[in-house]
Amino acid sequence: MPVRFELHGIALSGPTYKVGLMLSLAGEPFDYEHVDMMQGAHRQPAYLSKQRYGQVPLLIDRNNGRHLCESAAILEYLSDILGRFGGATLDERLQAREWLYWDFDRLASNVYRARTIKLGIRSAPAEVYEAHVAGGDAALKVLDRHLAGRAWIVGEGATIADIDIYGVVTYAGEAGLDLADFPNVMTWMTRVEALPGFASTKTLLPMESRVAA
Ligand SMILES: N[C@@H](CCC(=O)N[C@@H](CS)C(=O)NCC(=O)O)C(=O)O
Repeated sequence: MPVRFELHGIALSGPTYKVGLMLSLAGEPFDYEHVDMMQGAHRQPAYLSKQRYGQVPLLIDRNNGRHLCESAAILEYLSDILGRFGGATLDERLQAREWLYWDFDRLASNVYRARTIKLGIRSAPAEVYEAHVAGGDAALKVLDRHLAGRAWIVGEGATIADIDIYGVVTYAGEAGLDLADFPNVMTWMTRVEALPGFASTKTLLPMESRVAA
């Protein structure tokens, strides 16, 4: 019997990793579809009919035929339907959501863009790269201060805020940011990595399509 979830993405994609990590931590195996973006597969009508923004990730829930896009919205959906990582109370859910929006505004926008420039996926003037590194650095300072004396970003256990933000911070080195400057973030990362079901980017996202084991 096929598994419930089908994740479409590319191996280098942070937003795809966030969704794969959530599924893995929730103990949900998934079929993985590599989207051949080099050949423009994400711009073809068949793909656009499932992912209106022409991006990865795309998650298909085979139980109900839903096609889901935007990684943060997908994390919220998964936490709702699986009853995992949503926070223990309404206030925790609200705070987790605040961190997701903050991430996309301040952290992911800078770390992911600095990374694509540093890896040579996108070219940009040096001052653009430096501005993203400075923005990422400023956001990591906020996160590091918040994590002082706390195990998790919200409440007493891991939530989608931790999953979402881990899925950015894990690429900080590739973006040219030095995590040694953020000791609370580094300690928190080891906590996330110790969660049952944790898997690294390379383990979770192969270069080719893969059917769930
Ligand atoms: N906000 C989106 C961002 C997704 C995104 O930036 N995906 C990139 C790959 S990492 C993509 O598909 N880029 C191709 C394009 O935008 O044309 C999310 O979190 O899902």
